[in-house]
Parts: sequence; structure tokens; C-alpha cells
Amino acid sequence: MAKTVVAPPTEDNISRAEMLDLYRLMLRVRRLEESVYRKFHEAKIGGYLHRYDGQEALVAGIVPQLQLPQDKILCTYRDHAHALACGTSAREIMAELMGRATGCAGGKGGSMHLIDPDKGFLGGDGIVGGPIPISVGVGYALQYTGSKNICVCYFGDGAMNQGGVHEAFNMVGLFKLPVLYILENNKYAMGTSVQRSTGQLDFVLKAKAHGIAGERIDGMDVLNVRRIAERVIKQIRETGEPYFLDVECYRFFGHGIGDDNTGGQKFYRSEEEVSKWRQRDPISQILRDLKHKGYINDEQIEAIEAEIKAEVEDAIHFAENSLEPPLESLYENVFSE
Ligand SMILES: Cc1ncc(C[n+]2csc(CCOP(=O)(O)OP(=O)(O)O)c2C)c(N)n1
Ligand SMILES: [Mg+2]
Repeated sequence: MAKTVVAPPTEDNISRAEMLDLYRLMLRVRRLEESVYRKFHEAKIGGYLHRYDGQEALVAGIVPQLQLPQDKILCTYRDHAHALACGTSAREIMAELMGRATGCAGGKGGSMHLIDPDKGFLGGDGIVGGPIPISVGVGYALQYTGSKNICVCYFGDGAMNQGGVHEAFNMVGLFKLPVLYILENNKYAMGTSVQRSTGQLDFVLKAKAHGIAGERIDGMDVLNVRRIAERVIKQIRETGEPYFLDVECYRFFGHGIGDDNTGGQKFYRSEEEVSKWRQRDPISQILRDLKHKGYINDEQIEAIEAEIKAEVEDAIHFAENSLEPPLESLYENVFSE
């Protein structure tokens, strides 16, 4: 496998306020995921559920640097974090998960299909590899209209083995479209490790084969992700050309609700492996940095926790007290009008 580029510990040009924002956003994602997991087990949420715990830095290090809604975001079914970072409220996310009309997709999308175009968030996608062909159209539209905006397209390592993904990459490399690809390389597609599914583990090489430059980076340190994303986003805006980041990360829980921590994942990854990655928890790392710099004290930590707890509880209350979509709306938005 290609060697991960772990950036040297340079002093980041980042203010206390920005660092606190990164911490707060990652913690909001984590606490939201914990609460939706509880709500699923209370049978308040139906369908399926994929958690983002462990991967928060991939969203927090990138999305706040975008010019939303003019820049566009696409992602997979593991999409709660992306929606929250784009500015979709916890209320609208929770209501969507509970199938309520007040949800960001009117209660008809559910966990895998959060969407908020007014915020630049073009949605999650239940189809593995699905966002990549869509990114060709989005990137083409941005280029065609002469905009300086970019599309950021998140996808998983499992998608790298899809035929359509490579056809789409070829077009992006050929037309030089302004798309930033974020490979959420958590090393597993459901229970199948990349070693068991992929002949060529150097994903950057595969992107380069299609005319898309890229690099592999560490995604457990949000400051590292932020630093690299800042450079790359600027580069895409200036050149209009695509770029590919293979971001090494890890999901702390199983693939989804049917593979939670108590279930099948012990058959495909060891406890040692999980605990090794958990030691690099992106939230603990930035909290440690904040403390080290004297940017946060215990009282402030508690205040942020309380603020987020209130946000999540409010979202649950809002969702539970919202109505389901009316029966008459069953066929709405099935076809474009
Ligand atoms: C086209 C297609 N094939 C199969 C599936 C079933 N499926 C859902 S998630 C998944 C694994 C995807 O893994 P990866 O891309 O690494 O994303 P991760 O879940 O690790 O974030 C599969 C095979 C699907 N949703 N779509
Ligand atoms: Mg994966």
C-alpha cells in the first residue's frame, strides 16, 4: 500500500476561535451520531443507519473552508456529518431520520438521502460509487458556466472497484473539471478489507491513470486535513483542475446498524486494531492541542458539551413532535415538474 504522507508538525496559522470551531463541529457530529443510534434502538428511526464516528476530521477539516452554497458537496450514505457541516440544522437531520415532513428531504429520504441544495449540499447517495458520476455533471456545470467554484465529492474505498467510477474519473481527468475527490479510506467496505478486494492498493496511482493528480494523507488529525485542504482547494480554484485525496481514516463502529459494535465486526477486524485507531481519535487529539495551547479549560469544555446536548435534545423534541408527510404527498417529487 502507498505510504501515507503525514505532514510534519508545522505550526498552523490557525486562531483559537477557528480551533474551537473545529472541535465544536466534530463534537456536534459525534454527539448527533450517538443520539441517532439511541433513537434507532428506541424504534424512533427506521430504515438503516451508518455512523461517522472516527471520520469527523474529513468533514471538519474541509467543509468549513468552502464557499457554500456556490461550492457543491456530494457524499455517500454515511452523510449526517456532511449535512451538519454544510449548515443543515440538527432539527432537519433528526426529522429526516425519523421520516417527518419537516426533515431536509421532506421525510422521504431517510438517513442515506439527506439533501439540502440551498446550502450547497447535493446529497448523500445509497449507491456505492453513485456520487462520482454525478460529480462529472456538477463539475461540468461549474466549468461550463465559468464559475470559480468547486465540487467536493466524498466516497468510500469500496467504490474504487466500481466500473462506472473509473469511467467517470476518466471524463473528469479528460475535461479537467474542478472536483476535489475525498476518498474516505477507512479500509473496509462493509466487512471486506481493501486487501481482500483490491489488486492495486495505491489509489492515488489509479487517479493519476485517469489524469487526476492526488496524494495520500492522514485523516485522523483535523489540523493536517485542514492544512492540506486549504492548499488544494486554492489550487483547484486557480487551475480549475481536479484533485484526489486518499484520506486514511477509520470508522470506530461497524459498517452500519446491522453491524454494530457487539456484532459481526469481530469476525473481520481485531479489537487490537480498533483500539489502536481509537487512540488517534480526532476529537481527543484536537482537545489535547487546545489544552496544550491553553485555549480551553474544564469549564469551557463542559459549556460546549452542554450547548451540544441542548442542540441534540432540541432536535429530538422537534422531530418527535413533527408530522409524517401526508398521504397526498406520496407521488410528489417522483418526477420533475
Ligand atoms: C452499487 C452498490 N453495490 C452494493 C451496495 C451494498 N453496500 C452498501 S455499503 C457497501 C460498502 C461500501 O464501502 P465503502 O465504499 O468503503 O464505504 P464505507 O461504508 O466504508 O464508508 C456495500 C457493498 C450498494 N449500496 N450499492
Ligand atoms: Mg470503506
